[in-house]
Amino acid sequence: MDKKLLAPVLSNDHEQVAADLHRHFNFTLGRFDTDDISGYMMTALALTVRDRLMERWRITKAHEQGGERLRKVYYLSLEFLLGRSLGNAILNLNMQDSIRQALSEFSAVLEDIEMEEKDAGLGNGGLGRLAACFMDSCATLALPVIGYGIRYEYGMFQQSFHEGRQVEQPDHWLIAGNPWEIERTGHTRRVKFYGYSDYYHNDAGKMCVRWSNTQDVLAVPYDMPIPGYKNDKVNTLRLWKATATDEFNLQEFNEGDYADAVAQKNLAEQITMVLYPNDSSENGKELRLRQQYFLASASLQDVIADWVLENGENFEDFAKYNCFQLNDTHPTLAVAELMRLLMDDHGLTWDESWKITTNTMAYTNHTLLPEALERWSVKLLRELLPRLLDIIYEINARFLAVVAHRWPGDVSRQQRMSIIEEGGEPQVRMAYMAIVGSFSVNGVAALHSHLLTTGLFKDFYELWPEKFNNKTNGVTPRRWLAHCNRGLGDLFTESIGPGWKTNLSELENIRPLANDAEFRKRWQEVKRQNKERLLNRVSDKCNVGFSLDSIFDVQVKRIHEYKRQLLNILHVIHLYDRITRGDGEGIVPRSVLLGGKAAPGYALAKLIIKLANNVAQVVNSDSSVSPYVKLAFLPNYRVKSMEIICPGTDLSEQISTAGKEASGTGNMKFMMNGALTIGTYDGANIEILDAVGSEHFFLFGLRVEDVAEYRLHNNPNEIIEQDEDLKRVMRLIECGHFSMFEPGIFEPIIQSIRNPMDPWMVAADFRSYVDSQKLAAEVYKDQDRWLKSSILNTSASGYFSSDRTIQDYARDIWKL
Ligand code: 26Q
Repeated sequence: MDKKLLAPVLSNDHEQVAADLHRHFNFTLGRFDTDDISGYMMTALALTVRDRLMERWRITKAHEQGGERLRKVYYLSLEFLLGRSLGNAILNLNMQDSIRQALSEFSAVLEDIEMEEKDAGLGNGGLGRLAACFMDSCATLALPVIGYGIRYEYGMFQQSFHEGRQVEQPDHWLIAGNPWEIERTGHTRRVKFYGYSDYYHNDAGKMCVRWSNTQDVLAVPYDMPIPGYKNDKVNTLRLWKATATDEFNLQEFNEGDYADAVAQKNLAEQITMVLYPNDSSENGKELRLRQQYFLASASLQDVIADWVLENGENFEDFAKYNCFQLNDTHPTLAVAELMRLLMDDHGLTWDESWKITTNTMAYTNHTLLPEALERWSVKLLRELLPRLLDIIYEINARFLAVVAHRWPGDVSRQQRMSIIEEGGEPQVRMAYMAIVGSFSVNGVAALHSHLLTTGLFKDFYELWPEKFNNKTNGVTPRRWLAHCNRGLGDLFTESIGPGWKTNLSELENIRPLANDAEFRKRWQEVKRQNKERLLNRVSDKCNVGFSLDSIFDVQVKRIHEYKRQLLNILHVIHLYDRITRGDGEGIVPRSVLLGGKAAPGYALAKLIIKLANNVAQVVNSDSSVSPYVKLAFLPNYRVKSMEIICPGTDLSEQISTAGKEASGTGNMKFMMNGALTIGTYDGANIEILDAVGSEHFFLFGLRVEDVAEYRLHNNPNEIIEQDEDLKRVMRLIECGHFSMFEPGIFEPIIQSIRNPMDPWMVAADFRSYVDSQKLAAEVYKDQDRWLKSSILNTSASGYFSSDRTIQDYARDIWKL
């Protein structure tokens, strides 16, 4: 290898950067000075940065290929919620100063240019953003981890409100081009659908299977560079786009229907057209299953093709050098697909293939909600993926034999554990297939992992306790602190040096400064500036005027009953009620911000949005109330919104029903940025509470055991009757105070709160929530105490860096 090729050559000084900017602007993009520059300037800057990424990418690959063979990990995920890439790449390449200087020649400001970039919204929420944080940490830790996902033409829908109701619009994020992706047609793979399993004897007389008469789709990879933080590493995120093969509808073509035949290409290309919103009403959709198989098959073929290139048809060491991490059950067809490829295409026996498969697959679970567990009907699989269904049945038969051997005669256990759920329309339980096919199964926070082994997956835990482990989630401190909160970042660096960006536990070193009045003053000043930025955003987007001196009380996340945005709204109504009835004495001014998308088919979640908007209308326009309480619902909450929200938040709302939120990751972003948490004993909240101490966390509500207990004798109507405050709140909703022009529209919400079977325990947790909010307001009045807690929250947040999470995966699961 030429030595020169192993070091970056492009200079980062501002003259060179300015020259490159000019070149890309004028030549690559063909723009002249008279054009409207802002959007093109963003692209020109992205290309300038990309040039620097490109050489580091090449070097990273050269290092991987030269020298000793490396064990590699493939992170398979239907979602990568990257958000914007420009600011992050500039930070990681340490180019801020030279770029600012270069841009000044164009009279441009970096922050304005950055605003022009569209979010890559290729995910729903937590699970997708986690994948993006993991990619950042893997590159920063210089680990050979490759992401595999789908290049959706349309990402997460855009949300707006019409008369307070959510309206969805398509997110055509690629419309102005994507400067970060590199198309690699040379690595195109072919994915099969439909057809049948064809059993035949090969030349040696051996019985073999081939999947015949299939309708194929091509998978074309688009690679996105993932830069490490100041380490000259660039990892790869490979996203697949579906496109038709040339023989697609050859017959029609030959019959002279040329145009029709070409139009049929659409069918193939549909596969990667749109990201499915996380929506239980979307369960069972064939197109979603096609997406899942498309990702699994293309990615596995890609890895195997590379393997064969280096090792020929010898798969003995395959499991030693390759590991697949399944991000939830979404890519779980990879278990059966790897079996198929090894047996049908590479001639391995069942036993050889199974050994390889179960030594390379690892599965992460992200939910305890039974309705969110994936099932696919056998009927659909038989039609779409017949060869895979054969293999799934064989996996299940052999697995049930293991169960029968371990628990002879225990038929009900066999039924419980079967990968195929019989009765009515038979279904494949994807989580069970993932467990059976993997050597590792992990949850995403301590409580969640514990509940998996004692509840949902108890039978499997009894069979294979050694497979189960916990990996508490984390978030990347580069995006979620250094990039989004420069004020705080500079303060850290000045106080404790720059090491925190790659070793977040160094934030411990600011702990003593909580007692330093001067430091607290500066902390407060940074928070004020961040609040101002957020306040301006809210004023712009919601036309609601927050006051800088109020508590910024924020809940942003997908809208779901279990996350209990309703409880938050009830609290706002309660404060409104107190003030209007003349009991506002001592109320600390509060600005409540909500944000989040409801799945398009989730009627009650959408109604919660409508209620929030209606309550906001009433509260904000009542001049006796609005000096004390304001409520705003920020439309179209996404990654870039959070970059402005979390630095400006005082109080972080993490109020899910205990046992329902697997982990949460927004809670971590807020904590890092110095917010205090009001939260239930759920998910990673518990670990946040442990890390910071209960004096600095507003804990409330039922615990998991209590929720189970309550189930049996929960009586919301009695709770409401006996709690004067809640009674008044309910009366306000019920008498139509927030639905003057549409009487009765909130009836489903009222019913859900009053339902004795309410699984979310909204009424049951109301009192302790309101009391806890009162305490939070009391503490806020004592700014010195609040600031100390704020500093201690940040200083205790080191554990929640995704660098720590990834080190745990690398050590315990990936064995890197
Ligand atoms: C499934 C079938 C069909 C269509 C869509 C889906 C689908 C898509 C996305 C189902 C679930 C999701 C996303 C789940 C998710 O984001 N879970 C969250 O994962 C976070 C990271 O581990 C946790 O912090 C959250 O607690 C968890 O809710």
